[in-house]
Amino acid sequence: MEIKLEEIFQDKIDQEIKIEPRDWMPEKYRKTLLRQISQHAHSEIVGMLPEGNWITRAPNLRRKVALLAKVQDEAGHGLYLYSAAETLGMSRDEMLEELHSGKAKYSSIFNYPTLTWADMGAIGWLVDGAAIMNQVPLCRTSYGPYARAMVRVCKEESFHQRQGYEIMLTLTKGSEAQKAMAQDALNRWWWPSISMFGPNDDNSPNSAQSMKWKIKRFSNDELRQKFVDVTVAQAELLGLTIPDKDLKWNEERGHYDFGAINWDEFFQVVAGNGPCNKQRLKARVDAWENGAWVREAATAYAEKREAKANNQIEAA
Ligand code: BYC
Repeated sequence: MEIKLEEIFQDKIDQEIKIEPRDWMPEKYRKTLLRQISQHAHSEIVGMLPEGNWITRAPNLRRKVALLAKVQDEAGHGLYLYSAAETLGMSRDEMLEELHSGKAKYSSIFNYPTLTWADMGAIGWLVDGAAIMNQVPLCRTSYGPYARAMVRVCKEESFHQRQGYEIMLTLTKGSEAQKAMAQDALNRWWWPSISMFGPNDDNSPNSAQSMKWKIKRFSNDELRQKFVDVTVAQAELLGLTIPDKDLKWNEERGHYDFGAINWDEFFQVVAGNGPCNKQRLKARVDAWENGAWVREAATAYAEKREAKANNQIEAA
């Protein structure tokens, strides 16, 4: 019976029919999606912290408004994604518990510090640029609620990327000190950004099955290569140098070759030992604890309204 159901399921995937919450699905498909979508949601929420650090220090009102809007969008992305994950049978409270206890992962990139204003430019340009590369194919992922959430997320990400690139353009056209600040931000964010796509394909345990189920449409290395290929010209336009001496166009492959990623550093960061892991997790746990009274008040208000509505029905 199970085998037959699996065949029907794979057949739907092969025919590009979306899987919906009430459809039969293999337990491993459900678990893989829950893992990926909840990690994605956590990344959006933790991803608000490095940029939130600069909202009060934005150099002018226009920059402040744009950054504030971007960080709010990230909260929204987290909420759509938690909702998509909830359709797979785990509550938001359970997912948050996994984040706060350190059991759940979130993207490595958000464990690096934001030291200068130029980091707001570099994050928008590189981190959101990498996110777009990874997430546009997720608009066609096989699970309906995830695919639909990603359509809106991607529209907003493209505004974020331009917001960052425009900061970089302004800085690189500015004084020598501003240009140096932009180069320094690129130096610090380049390698973490290309690591964000995840381990190389030969070291990515989840990829083969996720590609078969069309959760992923491209491998980690394919997406990383596409990102490097489009970003080199953008760096040239800014007059900045990507910090990789092995970066060079390979005529035969029709792609840029690039240097070796420091995977030791990546796995250390993923394991919780990056420069800001403890700080990021503490900020989320504190926000959860300090917000307890808001959740309690909202629940009490909802109960009161429901009781009132029930009384009105009985009286009628
Ligand atoms: N950081 O077999 P693999 C954003 C883990 S939000 C930490 O290739 P998979 C943004 C991976 O989870 C950015 N861990 O896994 C927000 C797995 O461990 P587990 C987040 C990573 O799932 C605000 C192990 O390594 N984007 O863009 O097939 C502002 C082996 O990897 C990372 C998403 O979440 C990492 N970078 O592929 C700006 C997109 N990479 O779980 C921007 C959706 C790998 O088995 N997610 N690991 O213990 C995905 O596309 C995939 O989950 C990944 C990994 C490509 C990330």
